[in-house]
Amino acid sequence: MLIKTPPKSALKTSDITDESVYIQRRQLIKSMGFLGAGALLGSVISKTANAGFFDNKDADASSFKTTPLKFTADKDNVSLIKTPEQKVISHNNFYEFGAQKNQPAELSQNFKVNPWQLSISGECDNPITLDYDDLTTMFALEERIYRLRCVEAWSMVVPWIGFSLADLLKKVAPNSSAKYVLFETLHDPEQMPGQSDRRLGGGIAYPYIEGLRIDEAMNPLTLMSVGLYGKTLPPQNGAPIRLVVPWKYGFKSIKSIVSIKLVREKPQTTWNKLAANEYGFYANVNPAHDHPRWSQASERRITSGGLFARNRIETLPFNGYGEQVAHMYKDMDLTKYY
Ligand SMILES: Nc1nc2c(c(=O)[nH]1)N[C@H]1C(S)=C(S)[C@@H](COP(=O)(O)O)O[C@H]1N2
Ligand SMILES: [Mo]
Repeated sequence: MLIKTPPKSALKTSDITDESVYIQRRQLIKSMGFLGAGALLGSVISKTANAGFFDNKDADASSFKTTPLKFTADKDNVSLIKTPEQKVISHNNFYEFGAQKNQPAELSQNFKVNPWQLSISGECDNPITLDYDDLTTMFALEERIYRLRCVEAWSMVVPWIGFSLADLLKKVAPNSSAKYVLFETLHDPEQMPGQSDRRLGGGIAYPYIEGLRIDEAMNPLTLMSVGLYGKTLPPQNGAPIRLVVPWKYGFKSIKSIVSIKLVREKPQTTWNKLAANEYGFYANVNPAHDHPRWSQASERRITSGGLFARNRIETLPFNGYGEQVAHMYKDMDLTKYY
């Protein structure tokens, strides 16, 4: 095994920042031989890489044209303080457009989202393929204000727009062999520079794959998102359609999906395949189960404040959604199935 795991004590300090965690995540990839030393050094010293962490100026992130959506407002979660839109669309993880936080917004603005095809297939009676217009017209859209907790220990509150994955899956009529759901991001190296440049794309294997157990996929919280802040998604957030699973670490919330497949076996997912000891298949947010190289007990909430704003908060089990989801895991040892 190529992955070197330093002793937990070496890094478990209370002032560890998610920026250093993010660099460690890249370091893992580097230790596996994918990144040149220059890439890592570049990420530490380059000014642009750290823009946004050291200033409080909202980036003018997006020139991509989004369209206003019609939706029912979320009345249940209005007490959550939303992360400002400019931060939601400028601080991203979308390795297909670069592994640094600012790169997805910079390198995705010409991404073509129309035409688009999303196929839903596999173990079901009525497989279907949706076109771009279907994504926003097939179901009544709802706003869902959710916390998003990245495995790197930063978090946001995002007003997503979308529909329940359960509603979509019911349309295709899953059969009794459908035990898991596999999701796949577009593979298009010409449009997604990270897919053809290992340094830019963090050296992970593409297409990006994620998966859920069928009951997780059918849980009412599981959202297919087509928008945020009242408009269609910009590319850096996963246009034209992405998954949002709010009780799991952000890497489960796969972007720019072209295929959803009902399958019999647990899918081989991107981060789990890369480092199973660090990124579990379940990836339920769990403050009691640390990542081997950093604590998951707290998180930096991205707010309107700058890097030094007092915004470190305790991480909640299942990211605060335990009431709706804990029952699905009641017979599982969550330290084993992390
Ligand atoms: N295809 C794809 N989906 C992805 C990622 C990615 O690199 N590629 N990053 C994941 C991670 S690690 C996080 S935290 C969220 C970030 O979503 P946001 O940029 O909309 O906040 O997207 C997830 N979905
Ligand atoms: Mo993440």
